[in-house]
Amino acid sequence: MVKILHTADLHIGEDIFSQYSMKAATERFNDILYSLDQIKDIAIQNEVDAVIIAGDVFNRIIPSGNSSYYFSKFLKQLLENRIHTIIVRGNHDRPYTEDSSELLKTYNILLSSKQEEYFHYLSRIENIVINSKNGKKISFTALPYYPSDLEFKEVQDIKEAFEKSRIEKRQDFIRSLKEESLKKVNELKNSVQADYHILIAHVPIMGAIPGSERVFLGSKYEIVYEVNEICRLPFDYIALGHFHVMQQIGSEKCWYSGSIFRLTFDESSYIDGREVSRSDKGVIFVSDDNGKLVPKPITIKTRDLCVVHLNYSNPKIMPLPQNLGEVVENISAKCLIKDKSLPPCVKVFIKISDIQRKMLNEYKIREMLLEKGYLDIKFEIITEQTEQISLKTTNMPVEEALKRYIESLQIDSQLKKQVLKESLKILKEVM
Ligand SMILES: [Mn+2]
Repeated sequence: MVKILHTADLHIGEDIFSQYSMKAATERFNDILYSLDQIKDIAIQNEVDAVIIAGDVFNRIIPSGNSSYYFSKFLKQLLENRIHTIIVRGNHDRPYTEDSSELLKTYNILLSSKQEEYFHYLSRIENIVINSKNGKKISFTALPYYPSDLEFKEVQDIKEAFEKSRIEKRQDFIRSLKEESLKKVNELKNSVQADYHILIAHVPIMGAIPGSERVFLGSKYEIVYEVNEICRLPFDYIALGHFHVMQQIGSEKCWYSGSIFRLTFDESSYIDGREVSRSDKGVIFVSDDNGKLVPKPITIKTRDLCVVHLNYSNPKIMPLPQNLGEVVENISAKCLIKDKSLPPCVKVFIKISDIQRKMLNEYKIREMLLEKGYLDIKFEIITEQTEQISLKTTNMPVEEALKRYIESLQIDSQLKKQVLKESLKILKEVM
């Protein structure tokens, strides 16, 4: 049986956790090692032929000693077990200039010739063929990350870049770059004989979900692909990297494996106590069944990240807490500690009026939550100027007050218009 493990976006690095307390930062770095360890175990226990890393091995192009040490250790265990490790260059792996080199390339020099046979770092559009343990030939074609902003070196600010990006010529440039890349990918694939053809691409795809509950609608700075441009290519499996949410897209053979741990609160597992869909972390196990490659996600254990919103700006929605203990209760009710060995980190958004802000001691709240066992807590406190709507509106026609109120809501302007229209209609009926 052909067996391949697909992972991506390891983002090994301490710099991700610079906002954490010392203790929490250490624990969070251990989260990465814990994920790597689980992936290594899955690979070895299943005796896979290859592990694909579809880009972004380190978080920064010059990784710390610690990061390179632990990745080397992970790599060594795979290579010693004769598991082909195939890495495709992601945006975080790219050196700043094309003529400098990245750490991943140094492995080619350092590895013994036996290990080197199993190590493949693909930094260009290129192809390799390996033999599986049962003698099948598997071809891997790489489509690394290419930024499209290289031509904008002289652009001073973002606004100017956006201005320029609207120019039809640039659209043509990206289109031809994409066409060229995909043509080369197809040519390479057709130039080799193999039982299975796999594409490994580190690319953003329109309509995929990059972070928790958002849909990717494109970017001016990247070469963005349509789903059909990638997922309908004639490969037996398409291993994607770049977006951190594990997801299947376009066709059953096209997968983002997602990141291996929750990097930021954008990848939170709970929002206000509600489990975020597709927040699981893991790898894609690909094996053959009657001449067809079948992907299956395997989840790994990772630390929860919670986002909690507390709105104390309107006493009608949420009454002001009598004491800090109550705030702590409100937060912990929305973020449960399910596993004491892996307690969650919490990000708390608090909306509060400027008068009540003085009574809110977030340092004390943080201390109390740490005592309860949480790993770390971050606050974002939004102070609202005390609105004296009741005073201002006493002499105001109801329609006017309603208009002003809806105007002040933080919602999409199109939606705002609709809400205003509907509520004025209702108001008219009631009156
Ligand atoms: Mn990336």
